[in-house]
Amino acid sequence: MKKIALLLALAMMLGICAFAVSCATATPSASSEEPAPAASSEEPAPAASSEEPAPAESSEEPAPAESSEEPAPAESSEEPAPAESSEEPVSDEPSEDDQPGDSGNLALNKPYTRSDLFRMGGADAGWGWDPNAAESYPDEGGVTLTDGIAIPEEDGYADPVWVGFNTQEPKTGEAGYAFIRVDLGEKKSLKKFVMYVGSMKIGSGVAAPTGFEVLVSDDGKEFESLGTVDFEDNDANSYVTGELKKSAKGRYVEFRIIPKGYWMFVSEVEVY
Ligand SMILES: [Ca+2]
Repeated sequence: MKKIALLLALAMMLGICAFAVSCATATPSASSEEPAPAASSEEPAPAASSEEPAPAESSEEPAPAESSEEPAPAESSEEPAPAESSEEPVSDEPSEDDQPGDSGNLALNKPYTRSDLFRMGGADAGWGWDPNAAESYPDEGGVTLTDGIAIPEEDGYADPVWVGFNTQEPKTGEAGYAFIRVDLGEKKSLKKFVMYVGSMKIGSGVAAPTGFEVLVSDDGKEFESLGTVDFEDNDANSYVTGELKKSAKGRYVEFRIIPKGYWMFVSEVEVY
């Protein structure tokens, strides 16, 4: 009887163990399913967190947008200012000096050729002429001298309105002058010639050139001199103007800038 009792007890223990094992295996399987939804519930979290960077990005976008807006007004504010100020002498002078029916500046936006610009070398070149250096005060797009923008916004020589000629440029030095030759497109009646140059107010050795000579031509080959005019340099503004009044006819107008020192800073030529 004792053996039977022992066998029954063992059988019950085995049964309990089997049940316990089945429960133990079942429980983990159930609990292993729970983390799955937990994991899937975490997926929206990254989705939400991935949405957070989006506003962060969109909050960054306004910053570049603002910075991209700043240059735009700066550019647009630069262009209108000289344009308006450069229009003043055009609109004022014809009413005072010109005959009725005269058009404005005949040279406005007209193509031209000119002397090579100064290329300043480094210390090795003594800050003098270096053909491999970049143009020091370039003629952006080759239109600066007839683009209607004559008056600088800044007093210094760095204002982009200036095109820098210099007698240290070999051909300019040999000729003794820098030239700007405007093609008006067809033969026209002319009577006034104007040039805007940098004044002594710019400083750093810059001063107004001595003056300029005006020549006209029908064919661009044979030129007739109409005379010269001197600049009256002063430091009231960073620019001064020179004006030659002489009646003539021609298609090509050449301004020969007569240097005083090395530099000749020119922003605009006008023909009426
Ligand atoms: Ca100009």
